[in-house]
Amino acid sequence: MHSLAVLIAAVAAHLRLAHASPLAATVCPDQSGDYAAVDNAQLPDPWVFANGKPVVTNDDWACRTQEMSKIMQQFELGALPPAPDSVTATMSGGSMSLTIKVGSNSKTISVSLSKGSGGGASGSPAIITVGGSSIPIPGTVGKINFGNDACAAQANPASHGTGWFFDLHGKTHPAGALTAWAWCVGRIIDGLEQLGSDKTGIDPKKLGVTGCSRNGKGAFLVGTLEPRIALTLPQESGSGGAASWRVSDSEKAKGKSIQTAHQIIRENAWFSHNFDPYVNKTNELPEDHHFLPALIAPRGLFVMENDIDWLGPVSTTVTMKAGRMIYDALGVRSNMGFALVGGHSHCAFPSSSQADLTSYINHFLLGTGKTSDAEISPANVTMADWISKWSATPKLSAATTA
Ligand code: MCU
Repeated sequence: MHSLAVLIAAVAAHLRLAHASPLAATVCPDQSGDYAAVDNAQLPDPWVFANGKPVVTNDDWACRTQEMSKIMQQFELGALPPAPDSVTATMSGGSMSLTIKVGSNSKTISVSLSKGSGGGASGSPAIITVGGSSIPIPGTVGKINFGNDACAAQANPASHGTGWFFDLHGKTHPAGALTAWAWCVGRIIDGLEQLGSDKTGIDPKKLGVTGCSRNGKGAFLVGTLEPRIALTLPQESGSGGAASWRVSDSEKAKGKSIQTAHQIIRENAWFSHNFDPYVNKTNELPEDHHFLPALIAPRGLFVMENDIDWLGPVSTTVTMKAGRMIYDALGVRSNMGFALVGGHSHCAFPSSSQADLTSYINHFLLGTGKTSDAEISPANVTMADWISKWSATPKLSAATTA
């Protein structure tokens, strides 16, 4: 090409980039290969790319979060597939039917839903319940029942490969059940978007997700991997959710009866087989579960935990405090909340958390008031043990979703 033509083409390309979204204009480090294991007793530094480059700008952070998601998929979650080839949604009474096609595979599922009395012309907000809900959902907010076991079974470790996710993607797909659930919820949101609030009564921009215990891990990972969720409300997710592998291993070494990575892959199919080689050496993971809030930020997140040894109260407290540091760095600290409240049975919602929960629902789903900025835990933790080697916090800013 003539040099003038080259110059014109380069300027045109630059102008196209300059008018695209900020992320499209940013060249992220290559994410096509495998990430290396590390040797790190602390929670991995969110502010440094895998290639050692520091996170300085908002665009860097957008790239780093993409990388963090890839790393989590590689080391523990299994790959999140792209959107399917097609989704066709129809509504009949309170039931939405979805026909989903991936290559030559096709599946039809139905999802029951109800609208709430709140919201405006764009429909009511709604909370997607992962295997049911054990938090009080106000009448202003609708409900969408996600039958997660049918998407990906969670009976025992041999459940890998069972469920409509695997019928579509193949029995040997590497996704663990948590990743599969996030993908299946994405299809429900596709259906809500396609039909619109005229047909469903629900505003697809005002969606929450909840679930307790194993389904709390599910709710946490749905919020982590599905950016269309406005408010994530995981309840008593413990290990595999709000806890981090490293801190749980350290508590186990101190004699606590706590769920660890070693145990979790022997109990169920929540994680990918990708995780198996690391469950006895979690220090080698270039990630840990503070990456969950990192990926949900700046969206709404209110994490409810219990003071039960198996869930790891020290581990969930350290991990969620680390998460709030990340929200803080983005200038949206109060978009995340954490309440570890004991003295009640597993998955029983404590009334002392009602005002906090209400404030997050009101702010993110109903568009009223401020969050309570909750950070409640009786656990004594030494954050320096886990984050003292983090780089200086960059000055970032994130738009709020509400
Ligand atoms: C906290 O969630 C799980 C836990 O990870 C399992 O080890 C245990 O068997 O079941 C809990 C649960 O789902 O309870 C309903």
